[in-house]
Amino acid sequence: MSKKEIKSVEYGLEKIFEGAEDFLPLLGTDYVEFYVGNAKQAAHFYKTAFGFQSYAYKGLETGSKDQVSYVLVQDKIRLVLTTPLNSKSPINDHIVKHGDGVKVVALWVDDARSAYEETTKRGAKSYMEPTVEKDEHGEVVRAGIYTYGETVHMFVERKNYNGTFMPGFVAWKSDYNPKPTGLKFIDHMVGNVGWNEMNIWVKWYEDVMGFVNFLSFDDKQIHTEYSALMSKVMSNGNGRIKFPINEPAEGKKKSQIEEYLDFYEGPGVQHIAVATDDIISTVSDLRSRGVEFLSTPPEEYYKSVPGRLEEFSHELREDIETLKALGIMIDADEEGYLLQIFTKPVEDRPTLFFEIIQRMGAKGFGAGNFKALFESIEREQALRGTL
Ligand code: TYF
Ligand code: FE
Repeated sequence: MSKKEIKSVEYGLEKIFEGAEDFLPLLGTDYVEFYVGNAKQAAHFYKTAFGFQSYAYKGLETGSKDQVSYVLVQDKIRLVLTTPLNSKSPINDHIVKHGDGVKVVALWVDDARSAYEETTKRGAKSYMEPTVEKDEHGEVVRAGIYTYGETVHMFVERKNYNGTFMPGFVAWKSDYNPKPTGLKFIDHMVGNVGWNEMNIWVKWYEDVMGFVNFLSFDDKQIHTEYSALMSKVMSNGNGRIKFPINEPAEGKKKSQIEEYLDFYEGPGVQHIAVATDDIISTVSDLRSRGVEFLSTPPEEYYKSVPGRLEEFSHELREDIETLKALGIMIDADEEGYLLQIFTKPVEDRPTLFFEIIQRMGAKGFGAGNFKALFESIEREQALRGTL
């Protein structure tokens, strides 16, 4: 298929891939694994603050001598929090270099061996050859490839497994079970890459994973008075997996992408966007549980929202005063609108953060909010002395 055809269809991914064979069919995100300094405490945080539920565990009690992993779920989202149990584990090197962060973005597939073959023969660097893990509940096949930085995509085939998470894990029953906050699934996960590396990774996702670039934002669209960045959104064939890739651009001051690269000491996952179908309830709940969000956009921002919705003749179902009080931003395009808000970084290094998003028809990424958002981030950078 020619690039021209791809560009002519803006959002209709079904059309982009019509007739083209998808060599890497992806069923969805399987899990996201974080390497952290203290998984026990991180698990408590994601339960208490974000409403994740205890699901599975492996550690000393289950015969895992070198590492401990806690698996948390909320609707379709699965997080794995992993900590090494001694100084010899290579997981330590990742934590020393990057701090707490995302190591694995695992993708759910029907055939992990084929996913591994198709991607490695197109140039992917191997992380783990296809590996079968078995127990009395069946088997899980996994294989992994490196993407940007030290980040990994693991392909997970679980069609012949009916146990809890994966062989090696036991069900984790806890007496402490805070309620969910309405988070449903991962909408997109964003990677920050180095100067002038965005197009290298765009091509990598095209060539190696069969993804297409379905939206692009350049530094003319994404800038504030002080800083700029560029972003291209990559999507797989069925649109279930969306990976925007950011790179820094020249500005008067240091951009948030540079700040990330400095503190993460290289490329990595910048934010995980999680979908809710009631953002007002979700954000009220998260705030009451201590989740910190970026500062609220200024008054003028909310004054411009009705005009933006009218431009595309969409009617806002939510009360704008409530959205404003919670700091939720609104963007609109031809197909609908979206509501979104961003947390502050969830670790001490200014690296990974979360986005909460509710799509009301819109398939974009909130381009109309970029300026207000980046100004909020810059206010934080100024406090950190990193602007
Ligand atoms: O995923 C996105 O593209 C939006 C906007 O550093 C965004 O959430 C883009 C870049 C960035 C923070 C948010
Ligand atoms: Fe986002």
